[in-house]
Amino acid sequence: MALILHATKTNKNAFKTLIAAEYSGVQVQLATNFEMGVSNKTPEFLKMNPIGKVPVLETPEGPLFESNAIARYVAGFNGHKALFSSSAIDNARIDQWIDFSSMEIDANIIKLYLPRLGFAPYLPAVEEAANSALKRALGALNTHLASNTYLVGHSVTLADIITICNLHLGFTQFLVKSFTLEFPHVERYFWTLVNQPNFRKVLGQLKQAEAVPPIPSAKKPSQPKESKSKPKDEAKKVAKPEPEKPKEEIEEEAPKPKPKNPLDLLPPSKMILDDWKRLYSNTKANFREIAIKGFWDMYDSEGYSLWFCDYKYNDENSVSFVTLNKVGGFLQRMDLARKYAFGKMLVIGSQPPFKVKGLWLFRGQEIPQFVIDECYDMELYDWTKVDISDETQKERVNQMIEDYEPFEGEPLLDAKCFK
Ligand SMILES: N[C@@H](CCC(=O)N[C@@H](CS)C(=O)NCC(=O)O)C(=O)O
Repeated sequence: MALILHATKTNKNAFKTLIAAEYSGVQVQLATNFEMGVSNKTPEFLKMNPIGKVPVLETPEGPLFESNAIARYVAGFNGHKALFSSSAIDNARIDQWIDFSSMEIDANIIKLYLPRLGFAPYLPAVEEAANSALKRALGALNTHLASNTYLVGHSVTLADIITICNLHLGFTQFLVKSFTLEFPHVERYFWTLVNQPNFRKVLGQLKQAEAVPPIPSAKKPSQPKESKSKPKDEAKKVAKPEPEKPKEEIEEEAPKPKPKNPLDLLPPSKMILDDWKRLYSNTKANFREIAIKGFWDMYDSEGYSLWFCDYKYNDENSVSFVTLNKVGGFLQRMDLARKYAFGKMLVIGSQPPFKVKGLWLFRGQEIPQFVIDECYDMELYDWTKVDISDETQKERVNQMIEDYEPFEGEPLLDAKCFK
């Protein structure tokens, strides 16, 4: 008689049991019509797992929850031993890797992925911490796998099944090649095992994620409130909520008239920024001849200035999607300058550390003070005013506007535009 597993067939934690069942020859059947969020809220389900989480296995001796425990039960069902070791130390090592991959890999993959599904708020500091922790764990796993085909002994054990299932979500959803290539032994291990027939039957044919899903906009942190630029390390911290003001104080505050932006007081310019932005967006072919030429025809060197920026901490850009997020966050925070600026940000290189360089067009002859004050990213870059009488610098401007590749000898990982 089959054991009933309550889960959907795409539940990553159920995979552990289903693969273990393939190895141990146990019949496991998914509960019919199981619906996540409905079936696991019923009183019958809550009797099996009081916190309503999935999966749950019905066994002849009663229900069992927690996916690692369920997989262990199924792996050893009817005295089946192949997924364990005969030595106490190796059985402890199997447990060691199960705990390691659950706490150090799965937990961090989930922290990185949930905000991208819109199921958790996106906090850059949390992402960076989870990312470093995941890299540390994958580094350790990579070192172990440099001289071991399997985690313990010379054949698949329960440790491999659980570790592969814990890596599965990352590899298939957001750990793109530029991230995993730092861990070649983990890559080899993952692709070898997922293509073993017993894994393949459950997981199907897998494909590595080609892109990191973007953060849904509602989950992105709102603009920082402080108006002073912050030192870099401080900038990385999560903003603390402001203490609530007493009610009377809120009521007494009369709305103040908005001061005019000093850039609105500059002499009028012949260059209409929106015209340039429209030309940039609408030019789909012959970019050099149409958009770049149009840019220089419109450019007003008295009313506007061009600036190159260079990220000061490129050696920290070791993870592609974290680097892309940093740049994305910068552009989001520049929203306040939309009327007065146009920008291109290039993420350069095919391998980490990635370089971040940009080109900005600002109204006026200086980088606007309100941008320096409000957007803390500004001080993470070195800024150099473009000398447009220098043809080399002018050509660099052109290449940045048109996403020219190779840029300074390297491919572009991404090019983002602020317009
Ligand atoms: N440590 C648990 C985690 C179970 C878990 O988080 N399950 C998710 C689905 S993958 C769930 O049931 N979520 C619903 C909820 O949190 O109410 C296990 O490995 O079984």
